[in-house]
Amino acid sequence: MIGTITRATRTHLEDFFELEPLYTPEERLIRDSVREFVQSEIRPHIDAWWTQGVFPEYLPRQFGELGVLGVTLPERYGGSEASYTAYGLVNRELEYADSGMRSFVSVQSSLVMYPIYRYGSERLKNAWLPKLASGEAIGCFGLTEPDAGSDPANMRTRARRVGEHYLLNGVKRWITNGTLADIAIIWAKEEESNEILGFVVETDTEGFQAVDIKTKASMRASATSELYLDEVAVPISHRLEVRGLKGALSCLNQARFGIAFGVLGAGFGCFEEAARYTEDRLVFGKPLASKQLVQARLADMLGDLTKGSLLAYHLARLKEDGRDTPARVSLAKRDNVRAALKTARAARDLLGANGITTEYASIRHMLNLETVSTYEGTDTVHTLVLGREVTGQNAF
Ligand code: TGC
Ligand code: FAD
Repeated sequence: MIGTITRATRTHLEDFFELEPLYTPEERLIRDSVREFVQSEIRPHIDAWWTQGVFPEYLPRQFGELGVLGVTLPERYGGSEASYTAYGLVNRELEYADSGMRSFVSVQSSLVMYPIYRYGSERLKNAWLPKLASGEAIGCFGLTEPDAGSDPANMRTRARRVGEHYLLNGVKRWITNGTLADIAIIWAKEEESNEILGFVVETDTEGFQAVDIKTKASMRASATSELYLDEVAVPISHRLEVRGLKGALSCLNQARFGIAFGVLGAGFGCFEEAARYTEDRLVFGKPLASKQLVQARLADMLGDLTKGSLLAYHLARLKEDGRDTPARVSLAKRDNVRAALKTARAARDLLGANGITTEYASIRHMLNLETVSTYEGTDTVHTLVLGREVTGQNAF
C-alpha cells in the first residue's frame, strides 16, 4: 500500500514550509539519489527483512557505492566532503524506509568513522576509513553495558596496560552491527587512571566474541548484539587520542544530530500512509478523511513534522557553523523523536485493525521508534540535559 504514494504527494506535504530552495544543488542531488535507491532497493523488501529479523549482508557495499557512509568526511579518506545538511537528508530518506537502515549508516558514519577521523592516528585513518566508506569493512560502537546505559561513566569494562598493549575485559550490550563488524570502537576504563579511553578493536582478535540479541520486537531489520571481551590484546597504536567520557559523548552528538533528521522520514512515512488510508476508508457512509476528529489528527501530524523539519534544518546550518551545542542537539533529538513517535502511534490507530499488520508500515515504524526514543540518550536523559541547561543544576 505505501508503495502507491506518489512523488507529487510526498513533495507537497513533506516540504510544507518550502525548505527546498534553501538546499544547495549538491544537497538535493545526494538526497534524490538516496531517495531513488530506497525506492528501488529497500522498500520492496523491507517488510520481509523486518518480519524475518534480517539485515542483508550485501547492503553495506551498496551503501558504500551510493556514497552514504561518512558523507561529511574528506574525500581523501573515502568521504564525500558533503555538508551536515546533506548527511541529515540522507538519514531522513533512509529512515523513510526503516529506522534500521538509518541506524546502520548512523553507526558506521557517526560512531565509527567519526571517532577514527577525529581521534585516530593517520595510520588508523588510512587503514580503516576508506574501507568503511566503501562498505568493505563494517564497524560497531561499544559504549553501553548490561548495567550501564544512561550512565556510561559507571561502565565496568577495563583496559589494563601491559607493555605495548592494553588487555580489555568486559561486556557490552545492545551494540548495533556487533556481529557484522570487522572493528569495534570499545570504550573502557584504564585501570591505572580510571579514565575512559576509546580503542579500535579488530573483532578477529582472540578473546573477542559477538552474539546477536534475537528477542527484539523493534528494530528487527538491524543486528543488535552483545560483545564479550576476555583479555583482548589491543596495541597502544589502536588507542584513540582522547581521555574521559567526552570522547564517546562527542560521537553521540554526531549520531543524535542524524537522528533528529532521520526520524522525520519515519514520521512522514506514517503520516502519508494515514492520509491516504483515510481518503479510501469509509465509516458511517463517508470517508474517514471527511471527519473533523480525523482531520484534527492529520493536522497535528503535519504541524509536528513540519516544525521538526524546520528545527532539523536550522540545527544543521548551526552545526555547519560549529554552533551545535550538546543541549541544542538534545532538544532536537528528543523533540523530533517525540513528533515521529506520536505521529506513528496516531497513524497506527487511524488504520484500525489493518494498522496492526506489517502490510502497512506504521506499526513497524512505531515499534522501531520505541528504540530510537531509548537509544542515543533516552527521552528522559535529554530532558535532564535541558533541565540542567535551564537551571544550572544536575538532576541525573
Ligand atoms: P558529564 O559530567 O555531564 O560530562 C562528562 C564530560 O563530557 C562532556 N560532555 C560532552 N561532550 C561532548 N558532547 C556531549 N554531548 C557532552 N555531554 C557532556 C562534559 O563537558 C564533561 O567534560 P569534561 O571535560 O569536564 O570531562 O557526564 P555525566 O556522567 O554526568 O553524564 C551526562 C549524560 C547523562 C548526559 C551522559 O552520560 C549521557 O549522554 N548519557 C546517555 C548515554 C547514551 O546516549 N548512550 C548512547 C549509547 S550509543 C547508542 O545508543 C547507539 S544507537 C546506534 C544507532 O543509531 O543504531
Ligand atoms: P537505563 O539507563 O537503565 O534506563 C532505564 C529507564 O530509566 C529509562 O526510562 C531512563 O530514561 C530512565 N532513567 C535513567 N536515568 C534516569 C534519571 N537520572 N532519572 C530518571 N529516570 C532515569 N549502545 C551502544 O553503546 N551502541 C550501540 O550501537 C547501541 N545500539 C542500540 C540498539 C538498540 C536496538 C537498542 C535498544 C539500544 C542500543 N544501544 C546501543 C543502547 C542504548 O544507548 C541504551 O539502551 C540507552 O542508552 C539506555 O540505557 P539502558 O537501556 O541501560 O536504560
